Amino acid sequence: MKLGYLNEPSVLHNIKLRYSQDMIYTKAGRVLIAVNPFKDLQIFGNDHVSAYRQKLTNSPHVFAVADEAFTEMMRDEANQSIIISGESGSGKTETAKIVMQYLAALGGSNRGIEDKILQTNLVLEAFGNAKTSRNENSSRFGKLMEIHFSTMGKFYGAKSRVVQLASSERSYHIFYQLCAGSSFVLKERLNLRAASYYKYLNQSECLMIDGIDDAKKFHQLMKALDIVQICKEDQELIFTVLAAILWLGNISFKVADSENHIEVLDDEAVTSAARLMGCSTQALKAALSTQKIQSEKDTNAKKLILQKAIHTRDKIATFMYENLFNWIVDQVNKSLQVGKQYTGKSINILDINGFESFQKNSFEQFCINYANERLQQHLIRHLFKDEQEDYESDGIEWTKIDFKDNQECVNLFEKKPHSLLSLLDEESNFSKASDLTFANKLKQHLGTNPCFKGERGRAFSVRHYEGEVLYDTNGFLEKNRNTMPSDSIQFLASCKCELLPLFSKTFDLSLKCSQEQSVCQKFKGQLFNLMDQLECTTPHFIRCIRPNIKQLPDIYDEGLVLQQLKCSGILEVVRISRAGYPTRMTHQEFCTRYGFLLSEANKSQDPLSTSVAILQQFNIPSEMCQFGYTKLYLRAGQTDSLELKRKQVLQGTVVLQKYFRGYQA
Ligand code: AD9
Ligand code: MG
Repeated sequence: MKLGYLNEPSVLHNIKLRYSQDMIYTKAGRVLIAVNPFKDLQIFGNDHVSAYRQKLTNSPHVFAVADEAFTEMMRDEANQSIIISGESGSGKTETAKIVMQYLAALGGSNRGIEDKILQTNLVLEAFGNAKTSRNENSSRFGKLMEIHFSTMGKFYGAKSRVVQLASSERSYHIFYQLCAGSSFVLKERLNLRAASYYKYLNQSECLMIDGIDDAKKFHQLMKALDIVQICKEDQELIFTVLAAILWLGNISFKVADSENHIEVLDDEAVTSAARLMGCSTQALKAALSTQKIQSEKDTNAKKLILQKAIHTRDKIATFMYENLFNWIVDQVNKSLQVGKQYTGKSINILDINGFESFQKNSFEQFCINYANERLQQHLIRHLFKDEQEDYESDGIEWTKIDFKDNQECVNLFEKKPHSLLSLLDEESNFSKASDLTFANKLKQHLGTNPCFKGERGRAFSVRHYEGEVLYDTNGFLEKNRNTMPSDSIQFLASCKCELLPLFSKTFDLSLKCSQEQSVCQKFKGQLFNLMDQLECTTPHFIRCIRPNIKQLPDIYDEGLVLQQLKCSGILEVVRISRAGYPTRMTHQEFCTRYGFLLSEANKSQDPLSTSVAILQQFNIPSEMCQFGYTKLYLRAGQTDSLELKRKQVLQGTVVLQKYFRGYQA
């Protein structure tokens, strides 16, 4: 169903009506609206793939968007992007997989790669997704999947770029899968227990997800790892690092003297962790309980207090996990490698972690929501700003359509000297600063910004395009400082478990190149890279909608849907596609495409007169088009009759040629 000609109440009514009939897709101008069904619908099978491929149907579908992107890539020889937005739990990741499924079918013939690309999702989700209160399979990282095609439109390869991991309530799926599904032999080797035994997993009081069989998932993952060509030895290394992280979390400390210095408790946790990491128990104990102090003459080991020791332990564990994730992404990319001789084009699929607003929001939500603001700005620019500026500069009559611009909120994050990010960095550089001094600094400099609101104590709020979010600055500075004590890095370098020295080397290298970037700077850099890449592509937009907060099928919360449609600017998209001119061609392009349909008498040398003649001959009413200085603008649907005629004439020509050739033969 195309909503191009409808007004707002009918948009809402239609989406609801269609959802009740399991029609989850609706087209609003250039945007596909996808309402999460929370149940399996029979609309993704091979019969549907072929129907869209052969253009037997034009009912809105993710397949139709993917097909359009593919067609335009081949026709214009231009890279395309499919940008999937929506809040957490609205269905972005599932939608991205549906896009990939379709493209895999289109670019087929190279079955190996096709399978690999699809299995990549399984691997990345096991290591990068976790349960949150909003989504049981929430992506904790942003992802841009590039699918490359040869000039013939066949699959060539793929690459994923990822943007930072963020933590959540239940930890990453892989830990539970490993505990539940590993073989007896592997369990023995890693000294693995049930997930409930590990502090990093049992703190959240949520060990299982209804309807999810972690053991089964682990077996699927092992197969997927084989398919993406991570060899058995490397798989063993991955599992070893995971088990080491779990045991690290169980290491505890006891107070050893009157000054509250601690010692590591001698137990199974520390021996297991040390064995898995490939170091002596002694070395691990020293790494967790002391800090080296360099004096002029020699180095001394200073004992740590409890808080500091716990912090060091957790920092090492987090460091190991983040590096493991990045390493896996690298390995997967190697196996999907796009060769150097590659000349074709690509379709980029963007699926970042969606907007989040919990009761308590921390640094992770701050970064995720900032990324969503940036993405929304990209969308707005393509759907409203550029189009309307085009109308104005080309001198056509146009009543401007107001849209909710989020530029101001993006500026709040980015615009120096006093932006959220720059103030955060400034404060992170102060060793004496605290979360409270940071909060006060924000209030002092940004108090008058309409997108910002100072709150009591350590808190502040941001008026995001999706709504107001209350952030607690607790931990912001520490999380933003990208520091790993050099002691810890040296310690990891000395471990025998091969990946750990590799991680410490990578860290050293990145320090050298980037001169100690803060986490938010690094995040911003990665985000800008993604956006730059998208700028060079033709965008296609899918907006996912979460119909209820219960994550259940057949429940449609009208207020919730309306709020998402309003925030995302979809209602304005409907208005602009009703009032705007989606078909835009230079006069010359228009003449070249349709000029041959004119009767001899109406033909002219001048493109402008030819255009006028074409419109007259095909009875296109004058209110349906406008002549700009450089281009001709047409309302939605106006070229249908022209296209039809063009096709008929061209087909006629082909038939005639065939006939003629047949005659000759
Ligand atoms: V987050 O920003 O990563 O937290 P997403 O990615 O927007 O979020 P996701 O794709 O993970 O949401 O979808 C959430 C859940 O909705 C899935 O786990 C499915 O149970 C459900 N879902 C989403 N899309 C579909 C679909 N097309 N068909 C069936 C779906 N179920
Ligand atoms: Mg997701």
